[in-house]
Amino acid sequence: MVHKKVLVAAACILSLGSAVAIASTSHTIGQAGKKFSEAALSVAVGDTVVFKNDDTVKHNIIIARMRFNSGMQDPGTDAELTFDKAGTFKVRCGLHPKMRLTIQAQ
Ligand SMILES: [Cu+2]
Repeated sequence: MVHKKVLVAAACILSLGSAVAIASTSHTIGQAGKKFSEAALSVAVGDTVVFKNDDTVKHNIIIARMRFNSGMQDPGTDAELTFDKAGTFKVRCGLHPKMRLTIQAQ
């Protein structure tokens, strides 16, 4: 009987997890011409942002408040991050100081 209860609890947690995954949205930001494709982006908590390097040069996405650093990002590759907390996040490129983006998660 004890085993049965544990299994039911595990099934509930699993189904909750997949419901959250279905509800989240993926947003794509490009970097062509050494610029982010948007200057500002609003997302919901739990959403994912894909930073697509559709440029011909390397980039390096840094979001200090998320302790996120993509490392050197080659052309044709993606860097992905899920915003799991609310707030305002400044996104910059470690190689190109003029690249700026503000993401608002709520
Ligand atoms: Cu860059």
